[in-house]
Amino acid sequence: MQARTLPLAYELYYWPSIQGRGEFVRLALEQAGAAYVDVARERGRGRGVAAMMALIEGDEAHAPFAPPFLKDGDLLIGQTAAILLHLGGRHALAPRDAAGRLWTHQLQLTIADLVDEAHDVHHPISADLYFADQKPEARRRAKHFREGRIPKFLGFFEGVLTRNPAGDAHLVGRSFTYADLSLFQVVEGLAYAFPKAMQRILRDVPHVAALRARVAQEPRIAAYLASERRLPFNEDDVFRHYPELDG
Ligand SMILES: N[C@@H](CCC(=O)N[C@@H](CS)C(=O)NCC(=O)O)C(=O)O
Repeated sequence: MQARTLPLAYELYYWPSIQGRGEFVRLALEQAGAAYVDVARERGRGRGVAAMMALIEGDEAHAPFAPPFLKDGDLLIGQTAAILLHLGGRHALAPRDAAGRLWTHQLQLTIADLVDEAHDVHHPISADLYFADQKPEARRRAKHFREGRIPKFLGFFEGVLTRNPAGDAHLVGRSFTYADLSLFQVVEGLAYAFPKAMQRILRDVPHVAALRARVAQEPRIAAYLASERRLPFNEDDVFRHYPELDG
């Protein structure tokens, strides 16, 4: 098979005012030093939210269900974990061998499960209802999330780090993968949404906390976090800070 060349610029399609699930893709693109256009955040022909919706609602054979999605030349890829599987191979952000590639993908899918649960805390009944319409259920769900689910997920990643045969500095192998970047992002999001609970939980997962700090210091990630490209967390996002949900 002929190797495909890197595109001049990837096109990332995601909601323009939130980090959301698109942020996992942005972090990988930033760490790779890849050129990309954040299409819905730009204006003009073929840009903006209208261009994103046109792709979803159009007649593309591989039109995705929801953002984020990535255009790489002729390839159109939806689902955060699938996008990262693709980018990981192209930018050395995942191992080359099948077992390592699948393990990294598996970790990303586990992070996606955690992200879904974090979202469902403020929308436990339906994403189609406002938070204000499901507050009692959200409070109930938040207690279980803080006390059971976050510690279980982060405890799992703590174990992955300590069991990594190549050393406990990374989730997979001995260099940064997109799974490390994604674990950083999910911990950042949880710390924003549940600052009190996370202060306590992070004490029990020191390797996760150390990885979070190391990712933040990676030169390209640090530059990105300090730039205007990094949107602030907010209450339209997946990770939301509602004090009543933080116990
Ligand atoms: N499993 C998908 C979920 C995608 C998703 O839920 N996207 C949200 C924004 S973060 C969305 O716009 N959803 C529209 C909908 O569910 O109707 C992924 O990980 O990419």
